[in-house]
This record gives sequence, structure tokens and C-alpha cells, in this order.
Amino acid sequence: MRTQVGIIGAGPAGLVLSHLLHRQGIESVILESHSREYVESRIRAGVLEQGTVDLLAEMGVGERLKREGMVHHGIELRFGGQGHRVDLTELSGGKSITIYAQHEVIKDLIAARLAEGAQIYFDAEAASVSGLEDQPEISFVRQGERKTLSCDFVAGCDGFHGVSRAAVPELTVSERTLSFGWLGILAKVPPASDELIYAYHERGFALLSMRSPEISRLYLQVPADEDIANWPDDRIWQELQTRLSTNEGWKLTSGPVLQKGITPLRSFVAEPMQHGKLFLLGDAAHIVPPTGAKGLNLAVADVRVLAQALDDYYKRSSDAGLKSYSTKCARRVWKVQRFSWWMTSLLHRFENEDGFAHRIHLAELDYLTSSRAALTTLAENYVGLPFE
Ligand code: RFL
Ligand code: PHB
Repeated sequence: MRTQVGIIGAGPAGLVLSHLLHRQGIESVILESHSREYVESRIRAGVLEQGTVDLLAEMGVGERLKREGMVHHGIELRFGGQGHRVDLTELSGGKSITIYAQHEVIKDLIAARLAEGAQIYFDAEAASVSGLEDQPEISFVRQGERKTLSCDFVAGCDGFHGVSRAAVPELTVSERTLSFGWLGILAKVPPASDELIYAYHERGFALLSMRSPEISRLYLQVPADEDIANWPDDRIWQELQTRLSTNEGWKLTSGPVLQKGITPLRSFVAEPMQHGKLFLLGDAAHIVPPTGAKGLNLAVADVRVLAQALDDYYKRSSDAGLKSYSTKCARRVWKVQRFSWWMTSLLHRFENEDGFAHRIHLAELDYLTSSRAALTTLAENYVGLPFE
């Protein structure tokens, strides 16, 4: 097997890259370790930045997203028993976010690529990459058989637990592991608010989000090593109600829980994001805590940079873009790390925090919600920083 760009992983990064390359007349093959059904039903992100939505529409995969996605112009910050609306659109000069589940994006991308005759191999697990200085090869296993894909370049889009990052020698890892995680539920109940609510409470963070007018998505900060068995549905709803409550007696509507799980939170950056003819994209190179809703969007931002660099290489014989790939991506990666870290620190209770720390959280939120300058900073990051 041979192709121009061998892509490991059919997550948002791998699939968007394959689309952009196809539009540029560059051939690719995707190897994905899981089945199509699995990747199309894996519940993850829900918030798309304006720039991500625009790119998907430009690529011709925005039709269902336009129809079913929920465009939001604001979010609410809730603390001290009061809600404060942040008018994202007004503060960002007209931008918005769209709520559309990550697995729906994946379904749309896979359907569109297969309709164009793309080669996506599911149940094909990459075991290793080699020849990165000269003639790259990806060794993978499919239906019990070991095979090799030869390519000009390898795109490591295989997420945090993939194999490609290990192929970069002299990797510098910068990371923070957090002592808490998010307990997330998907519930069959109309969202109790039209917009997302990020709540800071003495007992910890809570988030009300949604997937559709009928399905709510809610999160609670819990200790990182928490056992989900300690959280029967009733306890989850009660805790959400407590953390989201207001002085006016706001009521959360509960309903059947369709799915629940605990995700650990971490901040992680591996650099350089390239070695020879291997490039790392998305979660393979970096993880942000989910408070800023940035993971998927940041993965797509890396893809833009690599697709442009590969276009310059094939059409204009220039490798300048490929050489500066990691440096170029790192600027946005670190700005987004900063924002995600700030949102996380602002809204969560950290270990050993005392009464002083609690008052600092409240004062920072009070300052933020009463300063147009501070709110503008939040809004421009939340809707997505501009591209160079
Ligand atoms: P992905 O989505 O992890 O895709 C990687 C793909 O590679 C496959 N793979 C392999 N394939 C072949 N051979 C191997 N050896 C392989 N090893 C792995 C995997 O099966 C998979 O299909 O990475 P990508 O494309 O970089 O995309 C990143 C995003 O998925 C991720 O940043 C977000 O989902 C993060 N995230 C969120 N981001 C947001 O923007 N907003 C959110 O609200 C949000 N919520 C979340 C999240 C991530 C979560 N988890 C569990 C990681 C909620 C959760 C629970
Ligand atoms: C989600 O809907 O899953 C979601 C929304 C906002 C976040 C994180 C996750 O910050």
C-alpha cells in the first residue's frame, strides 16, 4: 500500500485533514484502530468555535450542522447565587459558538469522505512508524494480519493514547495533572437553560450544557480518583441542583440518565510537534482541560497549518511551511492552554483551598462580570482566537 499522506486516527484531526488534502488534490489513507460504529458514537466535545463551523461549511460538510446545530450568542457565569450573562456575540464583534456533538461531526465527515471514495480503514491499528527521515512506513494490524503503508508523510492524529508521539525523539513534555475530574451525564430531558451555564460553587464546579432541545449534558467537578459507583443518579441531580442554585430559586429539571462517566482533567503539551516526515496533530500533541471547550477546535487549528504546509510542498515545492509547523502551531496551542487553565482555575475548587481562596474566586468572578475589558478577553478566547 502506498499513499502521499498516511493518517493515523479517524478523530476530528485525521478526518478534517483528509478532507482538506482531498480538496487540494493530495491523496491520503486513514488507519483507525476502532470500528466505524465506535468512533461514530463516542461521546465527547460539544462546542464548536465560529472558525471551526466556518471551515466545516467551506469543506461542504456543514449542511446537517447548519440544520441541527444550536447557535449560541452567550453563556452564563453563575456564582454567589446569581447568574451573569456574557454576551459573546456583542463582545466579540459578531461571533458565536455552535453546539453540535463531536460524534455528529465525525459521522458527517466519514460519510462525506466515503462518498468521495476515500480510503478509511477501520479496525486497523497502527503499531509503529519508521523511516521518518526518508521513506516513512506505518506498520499496522488489520484482521489479524500485519501490513505496511508507505507514504511521503505521516500525520499522527491518533489522540493522547496513540503510538505516533513516541516516535519523536527528544520530546519536551510540559504538563499539569489536576486533582479533580469531571463526572459527566447525558440525560433525556430538555435543557433547563437556553444557554450554557458555568457555575462556581463552594462545593465545586458544575456545568449545564446540551446536545439538542431534548437532550441535556451536565458535568460536576469530582475528585480525580472518584468511583462512579458512589454516584447514583439521584445524588448527581441533587448535587447539580445545589451547585447551580440561585437566590431566586432556580430549578433544574431532571430526567432519565442515558450515560455517565468520569473524565480526568489534564494540561499537556509535547514539543516539537514534528520529527522528520512525521507531524503530530490534536490530542496526540496536546490536551487541555475541557473548561474552555477547546480540545476539538485546537485539533482543527493544527490541521489548517499542516494542510497549508503540505499544499505549499506539493504545489510550490516549498518546505518552509513544513519546517515551521511545530513553531507555528505552538503559538496557538500555548494561548489556548493559557485560556483553558485560567477558566479551570477560575471555576474549580483546588485541593486545600481555604476561605481566603474561596473569596478570591468570588472576587475574580465579580471583577470579570463587572468589567467590559475582562469580559471582552473572555469572549474573544471563548469564540476562538483569529487565525494568522
Ligand atoms: P481523538 O478524537 O482522540 O482521535 C484519535 C483517533 O485515533 C485513534 N487511534 C488509533 N488509530 C490507529 N492506530 C492507533 N495506534 C491508534 N491510536 C488511537 C482513536 O481510536 C481515535 O479515533 O483525537 P483528535 O482527532 O486529536 O481530536 C481531539 C478531540 O477529540 C478532543 O480534543 C476533544 O474531544 C476533547 N474534549 C472536548 N473538546 C472540546 O473542544 N469540547 C468539549 O466539550 C470536550 N469534551 C473532550 C470532552 C474529550 C473527552 N475525552 C474522553 C478525551 C469530553 C471528553 C469525555
Ligand atoms: C459539552 O457540552 O460537552 C461541553 C460544553 C462546554 C465545555 C465542555 C464540554 O466547556
